[in-house]
Amino acid sequence: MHANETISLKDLSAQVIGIFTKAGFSPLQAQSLARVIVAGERDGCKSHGIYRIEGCLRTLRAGKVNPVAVPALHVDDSAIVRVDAQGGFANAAFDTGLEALEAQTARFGLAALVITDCTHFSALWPEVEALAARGMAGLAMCPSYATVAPYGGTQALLGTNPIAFGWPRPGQHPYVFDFATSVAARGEVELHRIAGKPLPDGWAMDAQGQPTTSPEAALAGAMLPFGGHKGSAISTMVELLAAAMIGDLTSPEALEFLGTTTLAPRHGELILAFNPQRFAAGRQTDPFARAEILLQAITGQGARLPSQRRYAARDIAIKTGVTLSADERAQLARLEAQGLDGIS
Ligand code: NDP
Ligand code: PYC
Repeated sequence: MHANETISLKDLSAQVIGIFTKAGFSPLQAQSLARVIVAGERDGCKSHGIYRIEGCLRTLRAGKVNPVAVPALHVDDSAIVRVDAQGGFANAAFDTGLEALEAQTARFGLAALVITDCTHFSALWPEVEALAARGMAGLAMCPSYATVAPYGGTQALLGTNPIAFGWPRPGQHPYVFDFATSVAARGEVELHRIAGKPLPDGWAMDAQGQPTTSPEAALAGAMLPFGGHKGSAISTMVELLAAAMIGDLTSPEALEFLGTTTLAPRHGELILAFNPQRFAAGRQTDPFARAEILLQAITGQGARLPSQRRYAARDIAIKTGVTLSADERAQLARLEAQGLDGIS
């Protein structure tokens, strides 16, 4: 019997890497997966933490991800850096392209990282944080699979299509937001289902297009976009820029390709990077100093910045580790011992 337990980030990371390696992932894929999953637990983002491990393993067992993919980097004389993920997870592809993206952003003032043929399940904030750590402002976005009805519609068509933004703040954590363009991430609906809890009103409709608070009915029906027509339009923009424009699958195409929402979807991702000083050139102004005036005015009103909760959780986790429930510990132990046979 496993009791609740606090585990250090180092030990959790080693255990997660071990699970992925035993399942057949290469060190490159296993390490990049473990990095974002452990970061999710560390920052209190349960919808993209260790709960995702089984989904990654199910995707492998179904033959829908290449566990030993070596992402292929293509850099030319333009501001577009391309990484073909070769059917592996997006995380290793992002790591592969980051340095070239930084170089092209320094050269042109703005540059894009286009990731294609990746399997994708993760939060996007680790990526915009990585850009901010290198002095770049960044926007990351990707489609998902069709699980969200467009505003005014009744059938799942759009993905939960996350969009993340990061802005470097010298000497402190960057300004970062990262959210699904649905009312909540689908992972949150799954977590409600697992916990046997009803959904808040306004998250979803059932397969007949009627409002529902049942997670099961929501998973069989459609989630709603955040902010009505506004979220619906932003989500559509993500489909256009990070799928149609980069020549990869839209959310309905990704669902058709996969045939299920129980596995991680295959599609692409778009990351845009900006060099703030280059944009401000000739304006006798420091974009970072001006940003601070704005950000401090926000917190000065008592409002909190996005990611503030995450950074606070991170500070605690770095000092004391993360506390996992008995069920979570048991799941990790099972997967560590049994590999793909341990999938529940
Ligand atoms: P949340 O609604 O939990 O959070 C969205 C953002 O808003 C966060 O940056 C959060 O900061 C911030 N925030 C929350 N409350 C406040 C507040 N009161 N004041 C200011 N800021 C606030 O996110 P979602 O459930 O929409 O998405 C969760 C994750 O799921 C994201 O990381 C996203 O990338 C991921 N996702 C991935 C998908 C994929 O296909 N790969 C698909 C959909 C989602 P804080 O964290 O500090 O609370
Ligand atoms: O939580 O909406 C979600 C999600 C979909 C794919 C990966 N995460």
